[in-house]
Amino acid sequence: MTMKFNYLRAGLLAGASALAGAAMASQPTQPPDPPAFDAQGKITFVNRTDLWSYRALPEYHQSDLTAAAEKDGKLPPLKDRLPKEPLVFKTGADGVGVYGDTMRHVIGGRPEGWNYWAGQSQGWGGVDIGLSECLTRTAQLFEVKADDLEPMPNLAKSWEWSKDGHTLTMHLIEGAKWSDGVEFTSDDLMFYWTLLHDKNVSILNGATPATFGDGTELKADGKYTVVWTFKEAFPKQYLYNMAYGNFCPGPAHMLQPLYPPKSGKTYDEFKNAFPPTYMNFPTMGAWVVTGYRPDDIIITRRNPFYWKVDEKGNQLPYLDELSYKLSTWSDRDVQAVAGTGDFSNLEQPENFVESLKKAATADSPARLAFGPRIIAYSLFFNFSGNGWGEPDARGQKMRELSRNEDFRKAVTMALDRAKLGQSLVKGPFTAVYPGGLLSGTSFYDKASTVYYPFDVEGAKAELKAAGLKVGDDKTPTKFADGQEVVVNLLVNGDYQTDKTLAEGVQTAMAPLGVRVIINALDGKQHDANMTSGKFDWMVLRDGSDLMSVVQNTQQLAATGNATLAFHFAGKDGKLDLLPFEKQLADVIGKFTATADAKEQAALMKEYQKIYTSNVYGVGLTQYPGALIVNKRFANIPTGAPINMFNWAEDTIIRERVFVPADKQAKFELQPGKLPGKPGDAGPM
Ligand code: BQZ
Repeated sequence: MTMKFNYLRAGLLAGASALAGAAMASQPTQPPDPPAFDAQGKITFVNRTDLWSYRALPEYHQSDLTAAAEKDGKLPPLKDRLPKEPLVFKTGADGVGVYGDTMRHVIGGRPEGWNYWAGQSQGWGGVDIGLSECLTRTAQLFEVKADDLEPMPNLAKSWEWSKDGHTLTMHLIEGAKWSDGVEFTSDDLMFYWTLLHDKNVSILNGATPATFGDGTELKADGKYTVVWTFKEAFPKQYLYNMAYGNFCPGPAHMLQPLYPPKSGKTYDEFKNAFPPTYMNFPTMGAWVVTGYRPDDIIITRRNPFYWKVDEKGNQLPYLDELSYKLSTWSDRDVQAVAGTGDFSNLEQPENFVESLKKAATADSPARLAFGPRIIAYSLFFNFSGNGWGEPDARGQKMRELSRNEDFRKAVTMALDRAKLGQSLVKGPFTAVYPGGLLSGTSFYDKASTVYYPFDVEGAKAELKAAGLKVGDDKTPTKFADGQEVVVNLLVNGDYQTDKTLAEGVQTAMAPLGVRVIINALDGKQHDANMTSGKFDWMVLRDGSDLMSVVQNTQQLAATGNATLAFHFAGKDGKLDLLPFEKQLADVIGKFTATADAKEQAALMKEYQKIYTSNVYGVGLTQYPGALIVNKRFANIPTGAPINMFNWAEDTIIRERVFVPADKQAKFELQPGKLPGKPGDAGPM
């Protein structure tokens, strides 16, 4: 149903009522229902086979750019640049596309380098999503029918389970090439598997051996087949973890020669071998990095060896270029509605009203469509009591206190979530979020969700129960030994929303006499501190695990030494889990080991009950995001959420997006350019 709802008017009118949230009894209860907020785009649910398949076509076609380069002998013939059976996309809603034009992204991150596999960030915002193709793909599952839900094939074109369910034979695309013409084979997967098991290397987005199950084995069986062996029977869950973020192999022919044990290089040299100035780093992605200026821009140009085509045999992508302006996340929204940028995930409520106003004008260059309430923020405690993050004496006491359930209940009851949400944006957007699974996921069960309502006096009683000398907004709360309770709160300083929520937590703790010191760091530093445990608490945007459950499932609990964002193993390599944490890890293990939908639903109710009653994470607020895309683009899937199984940069299938000939603009920054050899031609 396409909403005629006038968000702007409603927003400004409804603001006041939401502030009337009354204080509640201090008994645990169930969360209030989120105010209705229907997504604007109507999703047409399809079967997986309606999206893409693999087959040889009678003929293939290419862009004029690569045809000319082929004619000049600079490229091998197209048929030799495509795999035996390319990935063939079903024709999208707007028909067969045409070549040309560019999509101009604006991002708030900054590239550290191209070695994703040694943990280097490329600045987010779709850069890494475009450069790291993965075994399976899940972003499009938002439009797949519930009875057909299973990850889509991608680099792995098919797979079959053994009768006993412990073995999965996976067939790779055959004859596909990296963007430098070197063949993609099982060698690339096996080298990725080596890196995954090397404790000296942390892969970006956090994949570890636990991501695929402890004891799982992977072996190559020829160039185009790998065989997985699992302890569990039919752990179909792991197919989700073979999608973006967790199994996106790098070019072994570039990485392995520099890999420390044999190369004589250090791990640091390995990690930093391909700085942002290194051009044409080989990718399986649709575009190759051909331009970079620090703090200014990343430019990527079509990959002549890309292994996907449309139903007419036209080699993809249609767009000749994708660029990423290095700016701020907030500027991304501003530029997308102004038309100087082409894409944004409107995810910061501070920008909602202005973006809505601009997009509502008749001559707006961009389409803005709200999706479901899939963005949420939580306050997480560092649960490690055995040294993760090397805390000083104060930090250690804080971690031990955070492991105290009464203390965590005090924190959650001190928060007026209705007010917190309205501090971000007035109107029907934000909703009370107690923590745990989001109400938007099909696994959500309100009856299993324990909510400790706003109650400052009740919170103070819980502080007392935690053994503290309770203060107030003038007197600090103290430990029994007289030391003040002071919290280091980590937050991503690249987002105004994150900082606003951190300030909201700081304000809410003041009446309890708990002093919160906000440590706002830029994205790179923030992510580094987060993954090394250098925080007492952190305000963090929830990941796809709490939003979809089936994506990054292992991150829902401390299922491994480095899977749960706020509880890694200590320096002794041990995870000092509290009893309820162990229960949660067991529930997730059982969830992963069963394919029975009823069992999975029951397990997620158990998960939600344990998580929320123990206040594992303190939910802060949840709200919808909106996809903003320039109107000249075609093949943007209707109702695409900005994040669910993955971000919209993956979901909209950029390699299949095109601009009709009569709407093409002259926005390309490197018109006519094709990628060169790896390492050629430094920054523009
Ligand atoms: C989307 C996304 C694509 C990372 C990042 C950034 C990092 C986190 C997270 C989002 C940005 C955008 O999110 O905010 O809208 O474009 O890039 O990857 O927050 O700091 O570490 O997990 O995805």
